[in-house]
Formats: sequence, structure tokens, C-alpha cells
Amino acid sequence: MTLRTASARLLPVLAAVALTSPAVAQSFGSQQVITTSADGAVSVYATDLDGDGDADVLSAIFNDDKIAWYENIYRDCNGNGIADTADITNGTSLDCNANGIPDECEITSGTEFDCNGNGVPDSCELLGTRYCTASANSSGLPGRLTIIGSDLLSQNDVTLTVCQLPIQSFDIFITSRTPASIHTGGFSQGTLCVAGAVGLYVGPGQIVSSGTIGAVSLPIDLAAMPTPTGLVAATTFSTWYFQLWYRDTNPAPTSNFTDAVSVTFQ
Ligand SMILES: [Ca+2]
Ligand SMILES: [Ca+2]
Ligand SMILES: [Ca+2]
Ligand SMILES: [Ca+2]
Repeated sequence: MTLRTASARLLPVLAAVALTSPAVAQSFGSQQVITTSADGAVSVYATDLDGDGDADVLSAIFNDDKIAWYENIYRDCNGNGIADTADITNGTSLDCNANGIPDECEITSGTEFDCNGNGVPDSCELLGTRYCTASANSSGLPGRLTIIGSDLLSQNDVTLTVCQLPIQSFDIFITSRTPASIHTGGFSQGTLCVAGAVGLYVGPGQIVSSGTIGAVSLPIDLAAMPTPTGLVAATTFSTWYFQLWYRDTNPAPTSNFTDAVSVTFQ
């Protein structure tokens, strides 16, 4: 099991098909060379050796005294007929986390979240640091907060986004300068992750509804951060903690909280 290199459009398999198929007109693509270093290959077989869903090639090589296999590294997860590596190289697909898998595939497969539906995995655009654990709501999933934008005060570009909410729930973003992890019980099924002087985003247009998609989004003004005593401006190097408090029926009327995110502004 030493040779795990080379792309693998399976020429030996195609050749075998060509030799054993009835005499009907067929056509094949161009030759794809797996390797030219197998000296005296006497048997070649295609099967999924690593269990990742595609056929790899196994060969017995007489002169090299070797049994080798070749991993199929051709991937086309977005089904456009072009190797995903080429999609990324030519810019057809983005790969923000540089793991060789197109962003759209990671979102579609569920390995990456795209709460705000902009086609970019949220992990690549998350502002700040996620903390605190959310409890599942009536949708069966925990509400998930992602903050996008910039931590530069001068840009004043911050948007709070949440997905995995119950549909048609009314929601209030909350913030404070103090993190917490308080199991509320009673009025809520979730964990309150902010404490101290907690401010509520309840100004005009700030109370949001999760609508039919169970998601909300709220651009905020860094010059008008809510506190119990009024609006204040975020200052340089100040850290703010954000969370969403939302209504739910699970099964009785209750409320719940998302996870939380801290952001230190520059
Ligand atoms: Ca395989
Ligand atoms: Ca592709
Ligand atoms: Ca990727
Ligand atoms: Ca996104």
C-alpha cells in the first residue's frame, strides 16, 4: 500500500470494458495515465479501497515484487464535469478554508454552515469568537449566531445573523460587556450567555421575526450599543458579547437562547 499518487481515470478498466463488450459502437475519452513506473503489472483491479465512494485501482506488479494501490483523487462534488481542484484553481469555485473542497459542496453536504445564505461558509466570515452552548429548540436544532462584517470601529459594519430558529418566532438580540453561562430554567429552555449590564436591541425595526425560514439578520450601529441606561458607542479594544433571545413553543410556550459570540473592536 505504498503508491497513493496519480489521478485515476481508469484506463485499465476502460480497456477491459472495450475488450469484453459486444461489438457495438462505443467511444472513450482520451488516455489517462495512472503511472508509468509499475514494471510488469500482471493484474489490475478497480474497487473502492478506502471506502470514500469512488473506485481506486489495485495492481500486482511482477518485476517490482509489489502489490500497489492508487487512490482515486478525482473529485467533482459540484457535478459540473470538471475536477474540483480545477474549479478552485480557475476560480469557478471558491475554497475559503483552503481544504481543497469547493465552498458550495461543503455547504450542501452540511459540513459547513451558511446561516446568512450568502454562499460563503460562515466559518470563513465569522467575526469574533463563538462561546457558550445553545440548547435545541422546537425545530430540533440549536439556534446558531454568526456575526459577520468587520471589527474595525471605523467601518461600522457588523451584522448579527442567526439560523436554526423556530419559524415565525419573535426575537431580540442582546449584548453586554460581561460573558456568562446561566442555565435559566423557568422562563427559558436555553442558557443565558451574557450578564451584568445587558442591553436589548428593541429600537425601531430591531425586534425581528424568524419568518418562514427560521433565520434572522440585524445590522447594528457600533455607535449606538444598547445598555440598560441608554445607547453608548463601542470603544477601541472593548469586548462585547452577543446572543439572541427568542420565543418558542416546545411544546408549551417558552423562550430559548442561541449560542453566543464575543467581538473585540479595534
Ligand atoms: Ca476510493
Ligand atoms: Ca467540479
Ligand atoms: Ca473548502
Ligand atoms: Ca455565510
